[in-house]
Amino acid sequence: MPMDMDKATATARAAELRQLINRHNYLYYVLDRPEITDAAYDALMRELEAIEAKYPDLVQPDSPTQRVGAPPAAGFVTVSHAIPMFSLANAFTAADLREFDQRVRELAGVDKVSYVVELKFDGLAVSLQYVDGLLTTGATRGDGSVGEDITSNLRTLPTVPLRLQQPYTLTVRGEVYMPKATFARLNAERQEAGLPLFANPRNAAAGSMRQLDPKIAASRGLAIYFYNLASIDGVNLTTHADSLKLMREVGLRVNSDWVVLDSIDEIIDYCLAWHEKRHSLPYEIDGLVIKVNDLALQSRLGYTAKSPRWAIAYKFPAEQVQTKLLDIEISVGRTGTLNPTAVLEPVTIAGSVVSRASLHNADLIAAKDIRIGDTVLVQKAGDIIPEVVGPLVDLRTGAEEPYVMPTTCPECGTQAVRAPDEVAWRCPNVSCPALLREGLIHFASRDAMDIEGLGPAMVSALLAADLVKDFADLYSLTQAELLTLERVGVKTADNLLRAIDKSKQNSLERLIFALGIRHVGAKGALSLAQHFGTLEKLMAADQADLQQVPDIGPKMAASIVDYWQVEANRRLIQKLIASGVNTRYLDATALGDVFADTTFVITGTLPGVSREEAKQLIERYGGKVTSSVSRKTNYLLAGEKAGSKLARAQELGVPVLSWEEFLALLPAGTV
Ligand code: 3B8
Repeated sequence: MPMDMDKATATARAAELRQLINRHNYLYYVLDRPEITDAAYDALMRELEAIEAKYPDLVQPDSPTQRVGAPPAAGFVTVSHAIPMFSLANAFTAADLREFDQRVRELAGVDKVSYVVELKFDGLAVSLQYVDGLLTTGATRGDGSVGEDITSNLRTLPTVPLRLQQPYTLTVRGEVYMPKATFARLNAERQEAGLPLFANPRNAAAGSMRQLDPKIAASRGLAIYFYNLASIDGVNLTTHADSLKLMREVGLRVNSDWVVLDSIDEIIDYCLAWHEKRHSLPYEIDGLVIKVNDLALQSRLGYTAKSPRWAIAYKFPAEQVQTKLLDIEISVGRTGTLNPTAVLEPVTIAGSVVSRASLHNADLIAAKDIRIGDTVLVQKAGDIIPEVVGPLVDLRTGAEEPYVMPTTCPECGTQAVRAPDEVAWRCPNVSCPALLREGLIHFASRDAMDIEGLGPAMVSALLAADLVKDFADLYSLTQAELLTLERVGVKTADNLLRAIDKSKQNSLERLIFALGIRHVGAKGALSLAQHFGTLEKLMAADQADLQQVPDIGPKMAASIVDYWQVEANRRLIQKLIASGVNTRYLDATALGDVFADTTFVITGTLPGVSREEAKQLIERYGGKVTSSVSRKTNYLLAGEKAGSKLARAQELGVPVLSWEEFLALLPAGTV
């Protein structure tokens, strides 16, 4: 840009550049038909950046330069889906597909139905809202009615248009995914940096979208395909196929591998053909989606509690891979179970390398006659947890050895026992070191106390150095102690200490689950926390009291009573309380107290959050947001460029909060 360019010329040129860049984005990302070189595109982008740097007031929210605009957020705000986000029911076989078609035709009272068949992208389902053509909100599916606001992250995807080609108000659904090559590169980089690897592209995509710093999401090479128009104002469409075409015309990237088919036989053939072909795609698909094409018929069919009746997902069969069973090791589980684990020659299954797999229990190994040295088939259960399906008996050489389950615990040598009604062998030694290790790993895990940085490796290091002997010892760790561990520097130590400290603020259900009481899962823990409110009350409850709680049966109740009977467990609880660990249930109504009867006015630009997000946050904590400052206003929440409202608040003596001061009012660990 010539440095002397005047404002009027700059304004006109910026508008022209935005239009050019948006057009080339569309040609490149949506139509896959670029008309200019990457270098020429970069030059346009740089010119626009230069103009906007000189005249910052020319920057507009939909400018192609404004993708990574937002600074890291303090947490995700929830958003309600005005139109619920359902998930698809699954079909695994041709018979399942025929049954689906049969039901559709029966309910519709017709002989023939026309369907659209699309690829099923394996990523993170999202919903985007455009108002008058402008992207306003993007959210995850969440539980289908409430998701998380990930607008700032979605804006960083080059394939998400910030403005549509026409000023439609619409809601559109799609899948954020990570291409296979990007995934391989990302994991290679992470391996190099000593960071944990993502198990597959789907986890990588979902993990990236959950980053609070949009810069991280922006760096992950994600893309989106849109697949459903949930609503559009002022347009009457008759078929799903038409909606796919319209989406593409307005700039929403739609995958071109979709077809309209009129019979279930053709659909089955088409699905089978994709079994093999899918490997040639640059991204992962886990099946195909079959949708009734006629939108009026879709409406008539409607939804069950969970899924549309007008669509179904055909899931590819679990990929099974052959490999050698090198050995069977026993790992000791959290409750002392001795779990046989297959040690395998590493193989890639469904996008990740597998070298260990579950063998479930000794009975199953015997029943399937799995021998060490066998060539075995391995698959991922639900495409996640690897398991050995069985041996390929024809490939035996005679050198294979039948497996004999050891009779003692591999960690402490104690004689293993088996309860009459259980398949698992168990180490009965309550001081078995494996129990403490697995217990600590569980204590720190995501759904329990959620202590980041305290995974299996760190737990083992802490135990080896004798720094912790029970859960409560975590809370008295010091930086100096952590620095004695190998490969732990000041930064790692401080991050871990901070994460441990933060976990003290957790709501009660996390603590209950973290204790690892047998049969008490995350769901049971939540019911208990909601019912009793405090750990003290829970500990005072007898078997009968416990069985009053929804979801708590006699087995769980007995197990809880037994747990408190053990003197060592009671001492542990006292020690945790003395360390400052929260023992109260922090529920939504408790949150609601914070701003009860408190009225806010919001003004100016807040860092990293929209005013709507701030409003939702205030409301979530029981407060109210009004539009003008009066004597009744309790606080003015003011961001950058606050104008007349700030002056008015100062005049009336209404306290003014910055975003940081506002966040400080919220209970710790709840945003
Ligand atoms: C209705 C239609 C959920 C979906 C849908 O590629 C509904 O259509 C859905 F309730 O989840 N992963 C697709 C994909 C996913 C869905 C879909 N179409 N192509 C996908």
